[in-house]
Order: sequence, then C-alpha cells, then structure tokens
Amino acid sequence: MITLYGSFPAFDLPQSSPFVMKAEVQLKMAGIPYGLERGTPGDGPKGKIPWIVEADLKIGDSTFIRAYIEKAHGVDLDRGLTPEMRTAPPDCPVPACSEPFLVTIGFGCVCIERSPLEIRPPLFGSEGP
Ligand SMILES: N[C@@H](CCC(=O)N[C@@H](CS)C(=O)NCC(=O)O)C(=O)O
Repeated sequence: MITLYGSFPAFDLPQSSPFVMKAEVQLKMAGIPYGLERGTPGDGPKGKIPWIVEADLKIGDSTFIRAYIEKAHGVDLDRGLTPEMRTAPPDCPVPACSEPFLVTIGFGCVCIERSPLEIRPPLFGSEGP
C-alpha cells in the first residue's frame, strides 16, 4: 500500500501544503488506497513534502508521484478528456511561475482574510514567529 507523507490540516483545508493536496487528490482520483503520514520535508527524497512510499520505492514531488501512480497502477488521470483538451495549454501560465511564488500567492490568499493570530498556530504552533 502507498503511504503519502504530507502536511496537516489548516485553514479549513485538508492539507496546509497545496502540493500535498494535489498528490492526495491524484491518489483519490486514481482510486488507489493509501495511508497518510505527516512528513518532515528534510526526510523526503527531494527535501520537500509530499513524497510517497510504496514497497521499497520512495518518490518525491507531486508531478513525479502522478507519473508513478499512472504508470505503476495503470491509471490515466486525464481519462475523459478529449484529444483537444489533453493538448490544450493551461489557462494560467503556471509553469512560468516559480514554486516559491506560487506558495506565496497561495498562502497570501489564505492569509488575506485572517489575522496573524489565526494564521500562526496552525503553521508554527504557539512557539512560532
Ligand atoms: N515541486 C514540488 C513542490 C513541493 C513543495 O514546494 N513543498 C513545500 C511545502 S508547500 C515544502 O516542502 N517546502 C519545504 C522547504 O522548501 O523546505 C511538488 O510539486 O511536490
């Protein structure tokens, strides 16, 4: 069975990390049973969360996780898309944005409607900055 190493729920979201949420949605879409553990980025193969472990394989990065589960488990997460939809460029030029930029924008959206007192505990605990 696959174990997904990820973050924790915060701000009414199942995962505080958008990349972990992406990986978890991919596993759900694939219909693959999985366990969820909290991971420390430094323990992952790429120094970040998420990563998955299956048997003796450890795979980091939500995009590589998708490629692995599609190949190893014989699923096509784009099933149902027309050939035109499969080849269409994304509406948003996400690949042009760096990951730190995306994470900043993501947390910015979450934080905009909250006070620092609400934001700090879920991310850093009571001892945080
Ligand atoms: N390209 C990676 C990005 C993962 C990522 O940036 N994870 C962040 C959490 S949202 C992380 O672990 N950061 C810890 C660090 O950079 O030290 C993916 O798609 O999985």
